[in-house]
Amino acid sequence: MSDALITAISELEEAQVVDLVQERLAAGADPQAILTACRDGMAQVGKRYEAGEYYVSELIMAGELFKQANALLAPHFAVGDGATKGKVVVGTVKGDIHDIGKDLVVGMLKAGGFEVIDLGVDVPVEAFVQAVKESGAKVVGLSGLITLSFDSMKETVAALEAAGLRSQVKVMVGGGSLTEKVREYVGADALGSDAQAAVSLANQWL
Ligand code: B12
Repeated sequence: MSDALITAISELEEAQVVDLVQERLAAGADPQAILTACRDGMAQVGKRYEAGEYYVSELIMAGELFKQANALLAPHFAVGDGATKGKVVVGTVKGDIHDIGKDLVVGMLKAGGFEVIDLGVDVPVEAFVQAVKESGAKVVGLSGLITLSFDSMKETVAALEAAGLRSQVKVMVGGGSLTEKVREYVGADALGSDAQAAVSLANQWL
């Protein structure tokens, strides 16, 4: 794809990324489309890392770039009227510290009118159980990007089951490499491909 924003993220051109996002917003472009380009740029960074061209320092830099772009975009998604449609517990599962996608999900859910209990990253299984018990949330969102997180997701769902909470909550999972097969393996109710899907699922369930 030959989108200048995708290339700028892939090349880690900080000033250019900020300029392009601002220019596109000013020109009235769809913030969702801008976000998608940023995500495609991150996917390119991931490929370059896989190819041995980039190292962890570049992943960190890309993460910071994405956060800057998202900070510019976030106000354009804020459409909530203060009313809450229900509670959703969200977190990146044990062993995984990727939070960019999770934060987008949190932001979109809030903008969509949900109260979000954000547990952060590397969240122990028990913390999800505790949060559901305390808040009475009916939806749990688990984020994970590394292969290791599949087992953490499975353990989290099993712990909800063991605590007698599974029948009261719907569980959605998401994150880069997740597939329908993984969703089935971890025992979640649905897989969401992006932050908008998280909002649609929560709307469906609450
Ligand atoms: C940036 C990045 C990092 C940054 C993270 C910074 C941060 N604050 O998050 C840092 C440098 C910390 C990092 C570390 C590592 N990373 Co990394 N990282 C990435 C990278 C380049 C981008 C991830 C990202 O933010 N994407 C953009 C966001 C918006 O996309 P997303 O997370 O998928 O989220 C969207 C959807 O998936 C969905 N979604 C997400 N969560 C949820 C939840 C629900 C409920 C729903 C419905 C939807 C949903 O909505 C989001 C918005 O649309 C990816 C490559 C890639 N293509 O994903 C590698 C990648 C994920 N990392 C990888 C690896 C290997 C690592 C390290 C192990 C590297 C190392 N040797 O140390 C460590 C792991 C540390 C750990 N224990 O977690 C691999 C994972 C491979 C694997 N299968 O296990 C990848 C795929 C790179 C690669 N191609 O090899 N990483």
